[in-house]
Amino acid sequence: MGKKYVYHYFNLKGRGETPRLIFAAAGVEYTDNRVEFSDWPKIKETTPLGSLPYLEVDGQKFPESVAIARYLANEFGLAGKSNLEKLKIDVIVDLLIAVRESAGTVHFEQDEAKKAELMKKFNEEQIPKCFGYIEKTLSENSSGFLVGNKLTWADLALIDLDAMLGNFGNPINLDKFPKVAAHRKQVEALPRISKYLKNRPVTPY
Ligand SMILES: N[C@@H](CCC(=O)N[C@@H](CS)C(=O)NCC(=O)O)C(=O)O
Repeated sequence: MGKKYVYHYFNLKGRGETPRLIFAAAGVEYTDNRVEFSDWPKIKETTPLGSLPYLEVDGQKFPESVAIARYLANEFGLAGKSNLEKLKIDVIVDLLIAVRESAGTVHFEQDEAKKAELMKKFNEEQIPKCFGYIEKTLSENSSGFLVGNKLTWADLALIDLDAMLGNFGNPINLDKFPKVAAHRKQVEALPRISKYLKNRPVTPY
């Protein structure tokens, strides 16, 4: 019998969405428990680290979004076929996490001058570096996927981040990264992903 998964996160995409995309891509059943902010204070102490997301696997609770995503990808065959493929995936995922953190810092900065300075650094340094690397990675791989010849969780982490930046009102100009634009189309058109994206709850970010 398959494992019983219960995934707990707020009713947001945020850092909790990549695991949901992995469940969707694998076509694996799980309970998607979307915690209301009003319930959070009482739920907080029942979570492993006082934060969301966490995943329950047959009743055992595990925190940390990236560890959860990596575990699910390993379980569902979306984590690369060799250690070298796993390394390639982790390089991309680490780059994307750094971009996500910076995007959050820029978006939520209250001081306008500081925000402008952070935004400039983000757009002029971090994005060209990260997306330049990803564009080159895609150019060197004829499958259209980031690693190997099939979908991995790096592809899902990329489309997720890309959409998040759009929701934050600072979309990446994909004209400069045509392979990334084509990749997004290819991954979002996969039947299970396309179905999930059409049906998921609409949230601001
Ligand atoms: N490194 C953790 C960070 C988790 C985290 O900061 N979660 C936020 C939501 S995105 C949270 O639970 N905030 C509510 C709180 O800390 O009380 C992860 O990636 O899962």
